[in-house]
Amino acid sequence: GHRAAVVWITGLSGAGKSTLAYACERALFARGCGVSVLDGDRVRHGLCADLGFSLEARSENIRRIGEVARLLYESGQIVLVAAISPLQADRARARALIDPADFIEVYCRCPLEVCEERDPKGLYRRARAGALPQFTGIGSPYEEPAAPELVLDSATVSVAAEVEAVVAELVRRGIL
Ligand code: GGZ
Repeated sequence: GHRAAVVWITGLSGAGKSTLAYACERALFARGCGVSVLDGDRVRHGLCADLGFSLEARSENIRRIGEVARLLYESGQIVLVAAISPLQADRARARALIDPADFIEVYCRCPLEVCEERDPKGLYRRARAGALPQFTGIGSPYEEPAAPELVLDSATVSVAAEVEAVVAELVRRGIL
């Protein structure tokens, strides 16, 4: 058995949030945990298909993701959220829905230059060309977390080591 938790992964587009979330999902599943991933990019194809990328739309996106995370948390799951969630106030609102002992904010930290260099979907190139005027880090802000429970430097640390750090934090808190 394990306790429920919300692992909230924030960071720039291309920082490695989804990769980390799905790698954690596999590791936790292998340990027999009930686990769900809420990936911003995926959620935006369904539940949040009506939302764009203004700061107001992002706030609503994060509000809905936070509420779904709460429902899954209350059903006993370990919920892995991977969303840019660029605004401190929106992340704080999501945190406020969860028992403080069970909310782990993970800053997936990666320099903008590295994200831009990776550019797996060509979005940074399009943003620089002016085709995506509200792209996070270019024409739209990203507020770094002030006091995240974990900071993982995805430019220099392997995914396996990041997963180990998340699992270690869950163990340290008695969630696992
Ligand atoms: C940021 C954008 C944008 C703009 C499309 N700004 O890296 P991805 O491609 O695969 O995932 C990103 C996703 C961002 O969705 P989130 O729900 O995580 O964002 S937020 O928390 O800010 O609401 C990115 C893609 O959508 N994408 N246009 N303008 N990311």
